[in-house]
Amino acid sequence: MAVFTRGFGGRRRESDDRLPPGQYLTEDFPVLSAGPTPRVSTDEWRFTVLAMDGVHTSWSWDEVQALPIDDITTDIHCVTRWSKLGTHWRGVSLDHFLEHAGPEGTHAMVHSYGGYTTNVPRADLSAGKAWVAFEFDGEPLAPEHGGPARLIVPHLYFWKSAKWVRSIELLPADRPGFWEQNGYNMYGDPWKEERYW
Ligand SMILES: Nc1nc2c(c(=O)[nH]1)N[C@H]1C(S)=C(S)[C@@H](COP(=O)(O)O)O[C@H]1N2
Ligand SMILES: [Mo]
Repeated sequence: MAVFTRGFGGRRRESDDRLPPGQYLTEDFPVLSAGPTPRVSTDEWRFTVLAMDGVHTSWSWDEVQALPIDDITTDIHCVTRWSKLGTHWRGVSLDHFLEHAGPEGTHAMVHSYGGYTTNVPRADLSAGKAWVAFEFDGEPLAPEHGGPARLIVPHLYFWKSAKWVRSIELLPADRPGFWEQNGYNMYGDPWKEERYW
């Protein structure tokens, strides 16, 4: 009789502890896009925060590059069950943008060039939990992965990490974005397997 255990000597490997339920590890970086890849040059790219008092604050590419830039190492989890551990990004914390949005608005709709949208509670975009990222693995973010810039909200399933991010709209209540209208969970916590309705 053979007895199989996970890892060596029955001890769980660190990667097991970092893998949410129902996920498997991948080494490559799959591309998941609901439509064609929009081509946005850094000259024309802008990032806008739409506050609930009607004030729009917007940043050019160069203005974003002049904000404090974080080096981010994080695990990412796609609802289609792949996870990638220890990915490296550079980007600007959303705190630097949302501090211009006033206190009102419990939720946000994230809008992308190309029309994609996704909803996220404001608290999940604040306090160092989300970034506008423009580098992956030391290179400018590739267009198919959302370049020139995408959102990363790594503690939620990766569909919340809008590629080709264009704006954040503060809202008085939650409202479904693109995938959320098509059966995906409103919140998307990978540790609770909040995949679909
Ligand atoms: N604008 C936009 N952002 C998007 C998507 C999309 O189709 N359009 N797909 C989402 C989904 S479902 C996932 S899993 C990740 C995939 O990112 P990747 O293609 O860089 O792996 O992007 C998310 N952000
Ligand atoms: Mo996804």
